[in-house]
Amino acid sequence: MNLENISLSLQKGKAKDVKVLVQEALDNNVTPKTILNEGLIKGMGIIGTKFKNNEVFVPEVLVAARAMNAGLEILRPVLVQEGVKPIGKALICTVQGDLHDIGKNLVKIMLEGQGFDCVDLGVDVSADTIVSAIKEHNPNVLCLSALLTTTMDYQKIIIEAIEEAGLRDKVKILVGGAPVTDSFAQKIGADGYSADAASASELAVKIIAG
Ligand code: B1M
Repeated sequence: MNLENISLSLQKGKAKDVKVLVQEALDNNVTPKTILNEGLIKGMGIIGTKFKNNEVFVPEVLVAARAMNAGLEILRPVLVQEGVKPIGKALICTVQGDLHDIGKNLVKIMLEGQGFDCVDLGVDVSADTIVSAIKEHNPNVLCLSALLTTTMDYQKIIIEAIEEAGLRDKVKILVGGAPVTDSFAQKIGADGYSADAASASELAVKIIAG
């Protein structure tokens, strides 16, 4: 079946096949929402779970992500036309002083796979930039990534800056990255911590559902 093939091709990272299959499904009047949920998101979800269980690794996730983006490229204009609303908006970045972006990119991909509209501020992002971005984009969730023991404390500085700006009750803050732990997240006043990208996106969904 076509939707199953979309999911399988995505899992194998076959971007060109995904593009062709998504277009084929659209031509056969399958709704974009069905293609998104039962093809692309389903495939990415399977990859996310396998990644969490160490059955696949970063390279496989990255090629699957590229395939997902290829499919979304075809679908995005039709989805916008049909008015399929994202489930929420997420702001994501790697914190000031830190240039590691692979984990952050994976979290973004998983969030998009769950239906979040993501604003990616990139790496080495200051608290001031984040405060301005919250005012501009009004996100439901802010995801902060830090890979260095020297930059993880900057997550606290960001949370304090958001509090000082009077925006703390406007956004849920999730933190992550290799040196970050659940107890650290609680200590700095974050709303949640995730050890990996798939869990981060699942937590984001839970947290905005209340
Ligand atoms: Co860097 N580096 N690095 N590095 N680097 C580490 C992190 C390090 C552990 C290596 C080591 O020494 N063993 C070490 C940190 C030591 C410490 O602080 N305790 C280190 C160091 C020291 C440095 C430099 C200082 C080296 C130097 O210049 N002397 C320097 C710092 C530069 C800077 O940032 N200012 C540096 C530079 C680099 C490169 C540029 C060469 C490159 C980054 C390239 C890039 O990102 N585009 C790099 C890399 C690749 C690594 C390692 C090898 C791999 C990191 C990675 O991408 N992992 C890393 C060693 C390691 O981790 N084994 C290392 C794969 C990725 C999928 O995992 O990012 O952990 P991760 O993300 C996971 C989870 O953490 C979680 O989900 C992701 C997916 O499951 N997650 C989140 C991440 N962010 C999240 C946010 C969330 C939720 C979950 O929000 C809610």
